[in-house]
Amino acid sequence: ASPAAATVALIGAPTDIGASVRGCGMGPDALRVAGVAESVARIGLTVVDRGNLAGPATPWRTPEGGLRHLKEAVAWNRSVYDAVDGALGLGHLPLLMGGDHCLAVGSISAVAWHARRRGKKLRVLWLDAHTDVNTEATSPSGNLHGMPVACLLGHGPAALTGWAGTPAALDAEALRFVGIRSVDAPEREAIRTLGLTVFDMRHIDEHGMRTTMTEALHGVDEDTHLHVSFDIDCLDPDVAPGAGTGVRGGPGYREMQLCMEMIADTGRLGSLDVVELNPALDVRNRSAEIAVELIESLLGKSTLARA
Ligand code: 6HN
Ligand code: MN
Ligand code: MN
Ligand code: MN
Repeated sequence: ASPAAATVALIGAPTDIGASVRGCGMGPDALRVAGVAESVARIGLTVVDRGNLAGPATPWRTPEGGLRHLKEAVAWNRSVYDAVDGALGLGHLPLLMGGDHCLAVGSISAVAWHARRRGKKLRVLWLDAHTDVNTEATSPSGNLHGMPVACLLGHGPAALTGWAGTPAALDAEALRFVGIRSVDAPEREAIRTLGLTVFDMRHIDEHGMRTTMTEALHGVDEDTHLHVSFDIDCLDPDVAPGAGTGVRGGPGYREMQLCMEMIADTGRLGSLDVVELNPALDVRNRSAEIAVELIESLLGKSTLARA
């Protein structure tokens, strides 16, 4: 099925401000080189490339108060918020090309604001090896890409919470995690106390991707705005080596593609983040090409015509 909008707005955010490893700032151009715009157009959607946002350079300071680069990350997230807000205001489907995963704070806060104003329910699928639910008090690294979920739930640093006009941009019940296999001990506690729904790799092994996605998409209907936050490290690192925090034991290519196809089938996809792609670690842009193929599936490309 087609997504909820006929026009896709590409928004590049070339920064590694919240990451632990340098390089994901080159993600947007790697996706362009892999043909993201041409691929989306081939599906029959209109594409507008908004170019790359500008923002502060990454100073690679050590963390202060448990946080690294907070001020710079706030600046990047503000730009992302405005760009995603602008695209949604035009009725477009924003495709945020990161950049690291801390940018999901700006992206999803804008999405949450729009969904609420239009009286839509929000469902966010977090496709990732990690749950990204650390705070400055629990993070082992101080890196903000490990904290966006906490921020969106109203628990992170104050400067990155409350962006959707409410203390928390998201209710825990709006979120579904898929592909998880690396959770820090305090995150495990947060998952329990916040009541997060996590489909980890063991769940996918035991029930299969098909059942997992049926569960993750349960309740999505015509009144739902569906957002996908796709961290490239969700994929197995043997499949997609171009990610800074790869963890063995992830979904393979075909399994991930089924996940995307089942999301497309809902016809409710309204916004998308593709983050953590690190061309400096990639092999001949393979991970970017795979990301583009998965984006095609997510936007409704299928092998056969389907009812
Ligand atoms: N990502 N849990 C680790 C941390 O530093 O908080 C890793 C986070 C990785 C985040 O890949 O988006
Ligand atoms: Mn991750
Ligand atoms: Mn189950
Ligand atoms: Mn992530």
